[in-house]
Amino acid sequence: MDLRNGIGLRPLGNTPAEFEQDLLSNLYYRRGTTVESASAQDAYETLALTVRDRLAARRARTSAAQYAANPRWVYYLSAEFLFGRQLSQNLLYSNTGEVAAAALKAFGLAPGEVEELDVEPGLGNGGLGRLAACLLDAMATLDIPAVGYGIRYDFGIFKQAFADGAQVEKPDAWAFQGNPWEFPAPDDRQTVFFYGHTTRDSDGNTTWIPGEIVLGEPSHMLVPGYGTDTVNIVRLWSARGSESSFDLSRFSAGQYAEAVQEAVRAENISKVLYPDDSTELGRELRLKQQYFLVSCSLRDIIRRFRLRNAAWSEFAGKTAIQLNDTHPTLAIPELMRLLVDEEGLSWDEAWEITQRTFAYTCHTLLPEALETWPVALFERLLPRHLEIIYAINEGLLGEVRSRFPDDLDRVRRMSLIQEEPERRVRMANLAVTGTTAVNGVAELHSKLLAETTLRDFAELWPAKFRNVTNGVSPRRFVRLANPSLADLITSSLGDGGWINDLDRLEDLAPLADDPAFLSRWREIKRANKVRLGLGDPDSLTDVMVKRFHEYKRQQLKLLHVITQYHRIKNNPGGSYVPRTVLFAGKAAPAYHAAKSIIRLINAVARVVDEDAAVAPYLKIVFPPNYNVTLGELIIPAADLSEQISLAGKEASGTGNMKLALNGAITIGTLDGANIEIRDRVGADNFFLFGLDTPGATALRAAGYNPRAYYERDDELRAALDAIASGAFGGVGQEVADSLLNRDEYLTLADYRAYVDCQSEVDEAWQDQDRWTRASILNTARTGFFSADRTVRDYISTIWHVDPVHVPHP
Ligand code: 26W
Repeated sequence: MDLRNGIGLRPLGNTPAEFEQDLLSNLYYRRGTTVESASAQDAYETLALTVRDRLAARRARTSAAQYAANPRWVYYLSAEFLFGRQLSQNLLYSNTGEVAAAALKAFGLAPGEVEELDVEPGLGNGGLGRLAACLLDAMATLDIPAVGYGIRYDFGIFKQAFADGAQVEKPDAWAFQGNPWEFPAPDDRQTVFFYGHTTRDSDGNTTWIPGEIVLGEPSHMLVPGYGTDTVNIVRLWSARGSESSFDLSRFSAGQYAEAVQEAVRAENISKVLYPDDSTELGRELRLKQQYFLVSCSLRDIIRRFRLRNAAWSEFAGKTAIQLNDTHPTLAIPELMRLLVDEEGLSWDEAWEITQRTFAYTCHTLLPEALETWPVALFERLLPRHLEIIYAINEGLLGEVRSRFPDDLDRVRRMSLIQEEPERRVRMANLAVTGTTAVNGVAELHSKLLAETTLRDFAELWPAKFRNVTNGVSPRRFVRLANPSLADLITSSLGDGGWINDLDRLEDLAPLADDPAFLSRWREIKRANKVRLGLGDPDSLTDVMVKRFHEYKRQQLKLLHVITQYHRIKNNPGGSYVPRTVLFAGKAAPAYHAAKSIIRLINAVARVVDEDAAVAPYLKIVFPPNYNVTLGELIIPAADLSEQISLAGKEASGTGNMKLALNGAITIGTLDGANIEIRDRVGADNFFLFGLDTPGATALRAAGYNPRAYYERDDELRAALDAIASGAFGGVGQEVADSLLNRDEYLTLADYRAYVDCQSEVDEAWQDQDRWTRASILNTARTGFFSADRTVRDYISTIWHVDPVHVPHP
């Protein structure tokens, strides 16, 4: 019997009887318990294993087909992956939702009871991490041979709670109960070096003598495609001490801590995700994490390459490695080290292969988010890589000098090494230099990258610079998050094919004039609000969900809330559109200005809530611990999507796409992907306000004085004075101060336009048919923002890979 290639496998049936049989055998044989004594956790793990088996069967056939095809692979290197819960996804992708629900019923369990136990691997901060997960989902759905590589942090993004309205962070031991969705693969361990020094032999060959050796142990999770048999994987590395890291002699001498010190040091590398999403803190452990990720992943990629290929000249042709921001940029000098020091290739051969293999996606415009690392730290931690970076720099500056002779400033700006005030390695410069393509994540962002942040490089290598506008998984953020809307779309379009062909949503547009369809649409939105249960379902649900950052301007939304509060207080007899304003999001623990805004929002919410005169018209809710799972609950319930960042600051945004696809109308600035959303849904179906990027730049250049806006706008002054006077529980003064004296993100300059635009929103809401038509057109016209289109763009502009068809059994 041919057992290879998953052929000899007994197919796992999906009849209720067969599924129940497998559940029972997994309960007995893999959980080692019985129905009588099974806990809810047992039921959850057993169900997970039973569903996982069905995807693993596809995985077997996928890896067989991909092995046979010996294709060109995409490897997605990311320090963050924000997967979200796996159970509901895998039930849908394995088409076992019904049999599972029936079987659970037989066990006397309600599906929700088990769903609650499903973990959310919070291995990311926000946009960048979630995009990585959406792109992996799309690559599998498009049958692209791809592997994601990341770090299996023991502690993910912190759990957020509020104490007296202030954010408090709790550690997130996401896998404390275990994670049924992963396959540990200790047999694929890799060895990683740190510290030490380099030596050169008489032939000039360099050897790195490490000062510390750590093991990287992978465990992979399945990444199923939807509506196809492809199941790819994502490999997550955990750091381990070497076999000899336990010092028995110290232990027997009673020095217990010292005995395990080396192992603890090693394990610390993958202990916790850094919770910063825009400011680099330059911690040594973070650089160790980044090198750990790239060293393990490159060795694993080379191991896979060698399974079917031999010549290094083939490597770049078979391997497209995408660097998700600068965090994995060390992969460039690491591949050079492996090719030159270990494989004996010449520098030029190695450099040619390296540049052709890598591509870099930049996700930010904020100068403080562009990583630079002290040369002194490199000298200690990665001495060989520093040598290689110096050599790469020589090549770069040689090219710059020949192209732009006597332009010393340009040389200084482009150098991989910042000289003043401290010698630091510029990771973005290295990423651009060592890759074949550089892309931004929305048209405006890519344009600004080439015109400002990376202008010098765009002038040197214009062909390298591309744009690939972000996208989101319609499977998770429409089909799974909003099943009743998905059912309505399927029944309206005749079949469910639109989920993998999102441009077909366009066919909904004519239904925007069908009264029956309009009322069905409204019912679904209302039911999603009831499901969320955070405010009057008949109120306008105004949603701002994203990480807290001053450039995203949650403070501007709050000024509008306070203004509305004052309007109602000052004119209790007036007619007002009832609103539920929902904030959600985390702030980096060290980001005090953002945490002050959170505290003030909760203080304002309490005052408004306790004010009987205002409460019928205005409610502020702030559910704690915003994550993918909460997003899936909030997004389908939104009427208004707040995308109000200062123009030129939000690289793209992806929440804006998820909200528009679920029928929320955007109020926003001409920033990031808002522009492309507005271009597609039409100006009538988008509430635009505020400065655009040139306007913001001009205002700053002209010398921006926030106090002038305060002085000439009564409502603005009243709002800021209220905060400053402690009217909201005595908190928020520092927020008012910074707005009046600094206001780096021109909040006060955009205040009036924003508040007036919100009046237009109230106006529009009062014509429910007009509103619902615009809501339907937002869904109908945002199919472009499918992650499938994004992946197709990466393939046509950067990766140039072909799908591998996986035969259906
Ligand atoms: C060094 C600390 C650090 C950590 C993470 C700096 C920067 C980051 C990320 C790049 C921040 C991030 O998540 N950026 C967001 O990426 C999304 C996906 O492309 C975009 O949609 C958002 O606009 C962008 O803010």
